[in-house]
Amino acid sequence: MNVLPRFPEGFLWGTATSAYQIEGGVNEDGRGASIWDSFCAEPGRIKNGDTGEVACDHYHRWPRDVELMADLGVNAYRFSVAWPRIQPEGRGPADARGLDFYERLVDALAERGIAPALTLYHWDLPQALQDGGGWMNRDTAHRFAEYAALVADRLGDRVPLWITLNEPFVHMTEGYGLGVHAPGEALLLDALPAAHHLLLGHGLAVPALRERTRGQVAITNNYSPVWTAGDSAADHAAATAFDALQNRLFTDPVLLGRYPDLSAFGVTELPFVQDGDLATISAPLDRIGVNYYSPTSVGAPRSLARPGGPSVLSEVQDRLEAAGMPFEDAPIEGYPVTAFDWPVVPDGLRELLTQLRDRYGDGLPPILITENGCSVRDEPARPDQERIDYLDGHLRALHQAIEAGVDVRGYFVWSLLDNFEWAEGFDQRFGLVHVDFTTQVRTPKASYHWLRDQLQAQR
Ligand code: IFM
Repeated sequence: MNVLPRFPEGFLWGTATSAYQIEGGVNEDGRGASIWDSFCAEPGRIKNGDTGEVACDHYHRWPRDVELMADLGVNAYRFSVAWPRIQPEGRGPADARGLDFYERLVDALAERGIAPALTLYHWDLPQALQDGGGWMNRDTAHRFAEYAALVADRLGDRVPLWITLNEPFVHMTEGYGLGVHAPGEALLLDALPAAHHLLLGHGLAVPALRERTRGQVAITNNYSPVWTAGDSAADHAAATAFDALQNRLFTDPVLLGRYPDLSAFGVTELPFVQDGDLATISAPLDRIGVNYYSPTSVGAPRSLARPGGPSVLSEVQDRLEAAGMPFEDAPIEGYPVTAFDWPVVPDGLRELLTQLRDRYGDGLPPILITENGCSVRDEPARPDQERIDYLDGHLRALHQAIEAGVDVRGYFVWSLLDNFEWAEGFDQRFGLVHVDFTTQVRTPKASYHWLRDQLQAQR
């Protein structure tokens, strides 16, 4: 094993998961329906008709999962709370059984010296709120702040890190813009109110958390350095436009108190923004969560021929083109790809982190890499070398960014377990631990053993 360079003292090393992707137990202890339960029940939405009904059965098997983390040697664990377990209808008093579940988990983690990093919202909105418009309805932002308060009332004294939202960009674009995730709305840019209400929900939750916890407060965004395909002015304009959407829409309002320029999309006014909203949204944070998987290459729309016939992605691209989006995805060639066909570009992480530092300067809170990892078509018996190479490369790139002066305080591997990968069902495996979804047997992969050895070497 090539030992990684030494990371700073006190660095957080963790794994990450989310509620709907691992818990199962969807009808237990009073949990209400979430938009993902409804979406999975619609024929044709999820590959192979998979659902999160059982997933990794973590709701019952969590003690084993805590053991796996303790044996791995991590000192942090990022998980999310299922809002419908706390408020089955998305409003009203908390169901104590839901809070009890997370309290037991948090206490077990603390006993093992593993710091809980709690994400309040990883896309599983109570269906009852969606029935009222979901994130398209401003009221959902207020409901979210109330929910945050209920969770913090119970766990505020023992959770050191609170993350309000996970990847609101993905939730907005795939859930409300393109309809390939729950709640399945295909509103394209008419989904922008959902973006604003997600941000407002974040901003309203921050003071609710501050009143109830001395833990750190953060938001997690997913970022992708944007590479320009082609050299023309139109290509550069396309890259700038896409960058505003992917990398700035959910960060400029939080860190700068303003929206990025969206005029390339024909958006010059945001009538749903009310006085005072941006001040609420830009409440100071202690950390910023960064999820990184790969860069994106875009150029001016030119109706690229798409080899291989129609696919979900080409359908999405066709819809974007039809809607007159000012960019088009271009392939990134010359790199290995994951099972998802995402290019493996470790240096993209260094590029991204230095770009964030240069873009936001002193306004950038210390960073946590809240997700990074890859899907590999693997079985327990396979050597799992692709995942080891992926993690090794990205951790070295991360170390270079730290050496270059970027303040990064932790790194969470996505994911602890193979789990329910949204529209891909169980087809994409991101886990350090293999899960047999028939027997629920967990088998640590070679990457798990590799990481455990690396963490030992860091001590
Ligand atoms: O599984 C997802 C996770 O829920 C959000 N970030 C990306 C992961 C891999 O696609």
